[in-house]
Amino acid sequence: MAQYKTQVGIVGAGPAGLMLSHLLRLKGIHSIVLEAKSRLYCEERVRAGVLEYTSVKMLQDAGVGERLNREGLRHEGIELGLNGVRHRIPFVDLTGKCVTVYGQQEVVKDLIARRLADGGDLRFECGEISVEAFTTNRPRIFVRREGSTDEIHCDYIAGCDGFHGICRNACPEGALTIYERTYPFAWLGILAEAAPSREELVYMLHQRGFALYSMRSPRVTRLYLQCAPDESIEQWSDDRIWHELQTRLHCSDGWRPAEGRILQKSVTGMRSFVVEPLQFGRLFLAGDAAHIVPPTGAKGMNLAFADVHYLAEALGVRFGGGGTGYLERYSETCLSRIWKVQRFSWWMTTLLHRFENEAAFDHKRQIAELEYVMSSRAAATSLAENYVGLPLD
Ligand code: RFL
Ligand code: PHB
Repeated sequence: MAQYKTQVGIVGAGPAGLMLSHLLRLKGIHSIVLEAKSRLYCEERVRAGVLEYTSVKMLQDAGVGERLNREGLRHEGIELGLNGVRHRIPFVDLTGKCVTVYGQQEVVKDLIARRLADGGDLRFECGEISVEAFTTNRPRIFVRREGSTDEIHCDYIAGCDGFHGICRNACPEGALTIYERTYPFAWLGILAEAAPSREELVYMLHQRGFALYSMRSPRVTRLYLQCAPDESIEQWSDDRIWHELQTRLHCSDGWRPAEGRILQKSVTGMRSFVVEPLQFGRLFLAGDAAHIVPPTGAKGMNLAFADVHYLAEALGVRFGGGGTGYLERYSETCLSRIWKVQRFSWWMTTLLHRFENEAAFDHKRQIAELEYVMSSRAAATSLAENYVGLPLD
């Protein structure tokens, strides 16, 4: 058995784990990142695309914003639509802030490159991982691969291993409380080789269901359709996808999305999920390991960054000799912001999707709410300040 020692053992090389490892390095704290998948897999997984101004600032302040500054697309607003009529929500006008469209896999590539350039210890294709003894002063991570086992002694463990990871479930039954909601629909998402034909994202509520027009770069668009939660992707030919997108997104002023070769398609379920607390002994959960939001508010990756910001700060104080007070308040500090972001993501989701067998009253109320957001500066400002990102205290 090979033995290693680190201050913080990090499980998972997604945005949360990689950013935490980098922020710790800036504070002179050693970490080892243990990832089940290959580097290529992590770098090519297409997921989120919208960065709050707080996340952009965090990446810039941490010295990993160079390519983001060059290639990220600055978005000063979004458009909301109802049955083909669009209305712009001008973020900069309402809040003085904006968001940046930059693919999650690009953030992951930048962080991996930087950690490796700094001599960081990132271990991919780790095989089977278990976290143990985190209620003692000597937590350990075991990595079992091809008949051999590595034992990593840590001062603390960060569970950044996503929703399906092992860290959350390593806590004893009853230690954590789960708050959860699943939605009766999913998103069918595509990546298309087509230059964006609008400058900003379009969130459309149509009789046939929600549709979202987004993008990744000057040559690639990203589009989503509300579909059934158990939708089989095989039922969706490229022609059928484009036809449905054109139907839902077609606008009264003649705008419609430009089509192109479909590079990738997938179906994603929708859920809201929070675990409390985010800490058990010396194990700290961050990112999707601790919470999931439906993607309508574009918050998942941003929440992951907020968690690791607080965790890095608290570990910095602890290793700087300032005691464990901040670490003890980590969960409470994160949860206060997490629940506000959960509320916003739930609200955007219920505002913009069709609910099957919905009472006629609820549908009328939904339309009234959307029309209110599209006509009231106060309501639009509330949307805007949540979308660009609540401040990190
Ligand atoms: P990740 O990215 O899931 O990374 C976890 C990592 O842990 C590894 N892992 C393990 N490693 C070792 N041992 C184990 N036993 C392990 N089990 C798992 C995994 O392989 C993986 O590498 O979690 P993290 O870092 O918390 O980051 C969270 C974000 O990935 C997620 O919240 C976002 O992608 C959500 N999301 C969006 N977020 C935004 O902020 N803006 C958006 O526009 C946005 N759009 C989206 C989204 C997610 C989507 N899908 C596909 C779920 C759009 C979609 C369609
Ligand atoms: C995306 O571009 O993938 C995207 C944009 C906005 C969302 C969700 C996903 O709300």
